[in-house]
Amino acid sequence: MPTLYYSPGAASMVVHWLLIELGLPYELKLVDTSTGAQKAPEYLALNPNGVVPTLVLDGQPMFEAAALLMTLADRHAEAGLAPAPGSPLRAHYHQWMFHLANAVQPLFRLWWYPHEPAGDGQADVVRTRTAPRIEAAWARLDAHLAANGPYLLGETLSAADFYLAMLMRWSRNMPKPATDWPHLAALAQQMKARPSFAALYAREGLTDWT
Ligand SMILES: N[C@@H](CCC(=O)N[C@@H](CS)C(=O)NCC(=O)O)C(=O)O
Repeated sequence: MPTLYYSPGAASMVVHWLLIELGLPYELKLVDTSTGAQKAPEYLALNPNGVVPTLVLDGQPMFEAAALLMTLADRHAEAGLAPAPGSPLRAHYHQWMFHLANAVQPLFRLWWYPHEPAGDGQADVVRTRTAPRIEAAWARLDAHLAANGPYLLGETLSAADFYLAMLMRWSRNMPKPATDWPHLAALAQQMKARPSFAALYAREGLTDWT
């Protein structure tokens, strides 16, 4: 059975969500990031990056949320959350997964950890420069959904939509959250209406952005 090392609402959330959506049995292990448990030697032995998530699959600890999503979706192809290799949508799926992982999620790292690139005392500057970049990402994604939605792959729901929903949730307390854009808001509604979302919220003890 896979074991997910998680912290409520963190990047582990989308991996947890997919495990539930796919109906897989799994074990959950809380990593208390408020006490720095993600930097403890026993956790670093599993994930030397010192972040969540880690998913132990077939006895092997694996990291990177996007890669974990893609692995789970491919292993459970019957759920249809990853277009089949070689199908026309597969390339688009790769594009959006990599775009979210490389161009959008790192902006949230800047937003939540502004001291990392600029040192203590520069948080306001980093955040002031990061918010418009996140908003620009929402604008581009919204334009894509307007022309090609309702999901990132058109009529086809995929793991990328779960990932986008988690990233949208992270913006909920920002000056301009993702849901200020109408097509993103519609996608968020669709994703929140899934029974797996309610189950995820119950298991992680989450209450906001419902
Ligand atoms: N690229 C990694 C990023 C993971 C990440 O930054 N996780 C954050 C929570 S959202 C974390 O563990 N932060 C604690 C820390 O950096 O010490 C992934 O997607 O798995």
